[in-house]
Amino acid sequence: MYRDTPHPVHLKDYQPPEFLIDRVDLRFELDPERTRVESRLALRRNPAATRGNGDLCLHGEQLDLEQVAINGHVLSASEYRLDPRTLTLHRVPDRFTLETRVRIHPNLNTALEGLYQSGDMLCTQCEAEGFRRITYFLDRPDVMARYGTTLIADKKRFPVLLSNGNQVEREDLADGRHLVKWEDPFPKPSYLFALIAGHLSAMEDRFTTASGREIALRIFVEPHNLDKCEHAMRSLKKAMRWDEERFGREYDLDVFMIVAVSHFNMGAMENKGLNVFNDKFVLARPDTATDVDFDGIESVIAHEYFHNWTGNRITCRDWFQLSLKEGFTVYRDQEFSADVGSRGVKRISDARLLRAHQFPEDAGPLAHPVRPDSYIEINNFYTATVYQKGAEVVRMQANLLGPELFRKATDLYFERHDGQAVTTDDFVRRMEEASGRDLGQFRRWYRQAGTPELRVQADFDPAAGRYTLRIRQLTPPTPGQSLKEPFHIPLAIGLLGSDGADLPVWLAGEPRPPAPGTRVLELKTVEECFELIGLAARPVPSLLRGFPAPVKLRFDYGDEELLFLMAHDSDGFNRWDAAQTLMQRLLLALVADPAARIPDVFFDAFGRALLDPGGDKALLAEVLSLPSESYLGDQMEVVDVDGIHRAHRALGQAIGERLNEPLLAVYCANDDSDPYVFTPEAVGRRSLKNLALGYLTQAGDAGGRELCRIQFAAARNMTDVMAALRLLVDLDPDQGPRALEDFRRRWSSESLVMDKWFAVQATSPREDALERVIALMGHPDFSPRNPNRVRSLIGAFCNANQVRFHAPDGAGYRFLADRVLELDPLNPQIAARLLKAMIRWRRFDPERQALMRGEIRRVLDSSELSTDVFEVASKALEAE
Ligand code: B3K
Ligand code: ZN
Repeated sequence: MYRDTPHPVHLKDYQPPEFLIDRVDLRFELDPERTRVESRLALRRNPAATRGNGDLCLHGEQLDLEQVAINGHVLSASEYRLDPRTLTLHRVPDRFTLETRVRIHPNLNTALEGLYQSGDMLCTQCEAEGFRRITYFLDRPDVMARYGTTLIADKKRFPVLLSNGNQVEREDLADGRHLVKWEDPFPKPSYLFALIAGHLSAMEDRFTTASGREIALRIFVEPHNLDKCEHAMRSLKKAMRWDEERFGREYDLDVFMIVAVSHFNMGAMENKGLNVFNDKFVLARPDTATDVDFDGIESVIAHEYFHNWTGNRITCRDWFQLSLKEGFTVYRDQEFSADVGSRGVKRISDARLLRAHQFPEDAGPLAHPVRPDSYIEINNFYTATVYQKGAEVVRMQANLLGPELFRKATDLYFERHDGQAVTTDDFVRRMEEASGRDLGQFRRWYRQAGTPELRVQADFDPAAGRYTLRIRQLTPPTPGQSLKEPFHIPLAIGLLGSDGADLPVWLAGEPRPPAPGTRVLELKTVEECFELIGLAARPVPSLLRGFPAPVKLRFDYGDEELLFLMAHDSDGFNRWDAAQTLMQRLLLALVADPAARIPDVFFDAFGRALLDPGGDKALLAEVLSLPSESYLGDQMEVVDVDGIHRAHRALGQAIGERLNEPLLAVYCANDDSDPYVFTPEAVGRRSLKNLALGYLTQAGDAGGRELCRIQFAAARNMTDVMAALRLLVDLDPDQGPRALEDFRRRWSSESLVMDKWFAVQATSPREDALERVIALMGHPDFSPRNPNRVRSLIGAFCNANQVRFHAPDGAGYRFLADRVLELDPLNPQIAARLLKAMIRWRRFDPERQALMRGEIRRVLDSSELSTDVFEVASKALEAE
């Protein structure tokens, strides 16, 4: 907690460490109230260090120091300096052993960083800077060491004791305690350290690597959850095989372990050989988890596993390089999901996520480059920009190089940097080295924030058969970066003829036309002009095929052109995008004028798409989904909260009424979800069916609500149950409360299912949503100490219920500020994340702006803020 203004850390100030640690031996006597940690570090001066005063300055926070010794000699208090964040030793030798002994208190650790208690177990979270809450250390990623870890605990209470690497020793002690020793042969940074102690059961399996090594796989969960691990295990084995085939990466230890814990600040953590997971991303049974949950588990399991090479074997030099591991690993998990699922749908959902979260972040007060220049609190920088935009930046390089050269480049990267802590620039250099391409200008994607806008103008000269595309790129200023240089942007385009088929994209000056289809143009200057020839008539351009770059497209399509693209584009992404643009236009027209007529052609196109017998169902469900209310808000000069909500409802209702018959037909044709299987085909069927159910229920008559009640009562998989429950809660004042009560009774002992029960109420646009949320905070199952619960109630209300959170009287804002102030002393990371719901206050009308600003100011004026909340609140109000 801070009283003074905290100082930012700058990338330009990076210095190599003055000391290196070759070996770490840790000994834990575990106890939730008082854990004793003894550490022995083999230290030596770093020959590559450039400056320093010779002192050894170790990080350490909230540690009760009991003893320090150098080479066996115990130091007196005058021989070191201790402050709340560091332990400094003067005039140390060039090479020596440092021993420390500290006490820590896991049961009091509500921040969930370092060693903490989750339910009956003890677990750790060290990224980014949590290891310093366990012992005194050089807690920075460029200090990589080998670890030996001895765990001692009461055998009855903590029968399972886990740490990184391989288990090398186990012994029962006389006093009812036992000892287990782990040895990790791979040097690692401290943020990858982990330990677990608890009463856990394991699901076991085996994996044989490409080179024939046998790996033991274990997923540890609380005993009653053992029946919910199958999907996670299947996902893990798929991910291991895929990484061998696609990236040539094999697993390296003899055992790979996953542990599911119920109190966790984020999704999961890639600790070496011992991944610790939020149980939400492990536990699933068809009756307890939805398709979205199954999908999330598959990709998060893969993501953490992939980190073994992209993050662990090769790690980040400093935290400014976070995207080196996160952007690359997200790219890898996205490609994995595309390969094992449906590639087209995956691209759409990734682009949708980027547009919904990263674009707004890049246009707001927290905008930062993929490689930030400075931070106050690193935990605030696990952002959509570092993760999702970082993945797009890797994807662009992969596409520029092509599959063979990209594989050659990643092989080179793995070979050259194994065991090192490196930078995003090292990564790009390997891309260049393997391909011979110059990515000098491309590097701007790492250092310039902001989403480029591509303004495209087209001209057709019928006499010459020439179509001219004039493309200007423009990146708006972001905090601290007022002027932007042009980006190197790959732009994949196609041209459609009047029959809807692809034409060749033939550039003037080329002797022959290429085959019809997609072509990648590379933009490098602020304005570029492309002359496309050989055209008998004006084509319809299909721009940004497959979403080749994280940019916004501005092109003045006519409605008929969008309808044409929606029906004919050979690129699935652009069929979806055309439909979304069209619906966005309709919705914004309805916001401006609630009496605006929805043209018949829209219903015709929508109806035709619905009844297309050959269509990919998951893709179709995406094409026919309305853009979200918050996304619509992003498209307006000033967000019209109520107008958007009304328009959204009106269009949903109109679709439900006008297309009642085909919707019902689609509903019936796809209502065969039993027995549940998680395949792209089955998921697609369920999405389409539940989309149809949504429109049918929004139609005025009672038929849709009746279908919901039947589905809610009969469905045996959680996807269908939740789809029906959500609609009943939103639209059926009579059955909604009953359904909620049935659901609660059935699932009160399953906390992940209860999270859904909280969230469905928090996100319901019913007028009393905030009162309900406040009442639910008093529910015996609500706890501010469980991040999943906080997210499912408070986070869901503030981030996924635009119309009620932004109520004109400011009650939502007051509520959020109160929660932030309450949570900050308990869990700063969660508090800071929640506060981000108000970060884009400037996008709203003057009254709401004033109310939000006032609440952020109230937070900022509070006396003892964490660095996390301080940074978000102060940046939100900066440049006022
Ligand atoms: N590397 C972790 C995130 C750690 C967040 C620390 N505040 C999970 C992941 O990205 O895989
Ligand atoms: Zn990650």
